[in-house]
Amino acid sequence: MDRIKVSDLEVFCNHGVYKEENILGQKFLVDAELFLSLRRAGRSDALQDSVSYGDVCRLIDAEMKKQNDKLLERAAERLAEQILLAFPLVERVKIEVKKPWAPVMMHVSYASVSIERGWHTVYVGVGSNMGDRQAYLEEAGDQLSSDAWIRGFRMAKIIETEPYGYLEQDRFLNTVFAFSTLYEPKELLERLQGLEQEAHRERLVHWGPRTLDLDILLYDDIITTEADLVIPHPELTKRLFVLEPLCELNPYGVHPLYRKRFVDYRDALRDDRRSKKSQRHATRL
Ligand code: PH2
Ligand code: MG
Ligand code: MG
Repeated sequence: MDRIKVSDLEVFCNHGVYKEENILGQKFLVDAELFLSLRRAGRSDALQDSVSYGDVCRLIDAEMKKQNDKLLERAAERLAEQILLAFPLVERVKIEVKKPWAPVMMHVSYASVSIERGWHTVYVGVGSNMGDRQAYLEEAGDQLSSDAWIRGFRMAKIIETEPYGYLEQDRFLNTVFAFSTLYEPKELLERLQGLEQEAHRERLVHWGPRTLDLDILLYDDIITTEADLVIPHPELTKRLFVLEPLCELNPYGVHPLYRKRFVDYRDALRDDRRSKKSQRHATRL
């Protein structure tokens, strides 16, 4: 991917674990590598199609001086976040913060921390079958779309569906949310669980009735196998109430693990349901 790079930007400021560092200050050197497409600017020769590296330098200088952090990690994290929020064309950023005068009582060229951060594309399955179902869905959508770490929020058409799995419960309203986010997968899971809590969700019956259920379906193309967070969602390919809204938002999407289009799973399940219905009809006749 194309990139814009600023190397060894000098900033004098007071980050550090030691009191002396906070009082005296020292020189920091910052590298920032911004990943974005430069094709349009390359053809138009217009600055608004790119990012001004002067603006990037001023942002770094101001952010470095805004507060005193103990850790280089914290300073780097803030720089990455502010760059991603300030320059919408930037998809990903690498930051290195160096301390050439690190007080380690030995000679080093510098001590540094490097991180890479970016916007991630996420699909979230949403369901409710208790209380004011539509209000729960819409409130969750409002909360997420107004979160600074979320952008490009989209919501599929809300559909009413028969309960799947545990059948002794009311019908669901389901939809899917799509957005880009700065949250890492576990952080997003916590954010969504917070919204479920706010909706007074109680975990009584597995797959049972709920005011609000928010499931991470996809996070970029990552594949995870941790017990508390499996991505892609393992039930995704079996559930029409997920595939219908997912295909509306992402009609050409491909399952990262099985490499098959979501519309193909959806069409197979639609056929399934149709043949089950006609079977039931036939036995009744
Ligand atoms: N969620 C479940 C179990 N069953 N059925 C429908 N129709 N919609 C759901 O969202 C749903 C379900 C567990 O999350
Ligand atoms: Mg669920
Ligand atoms: Mg869930």
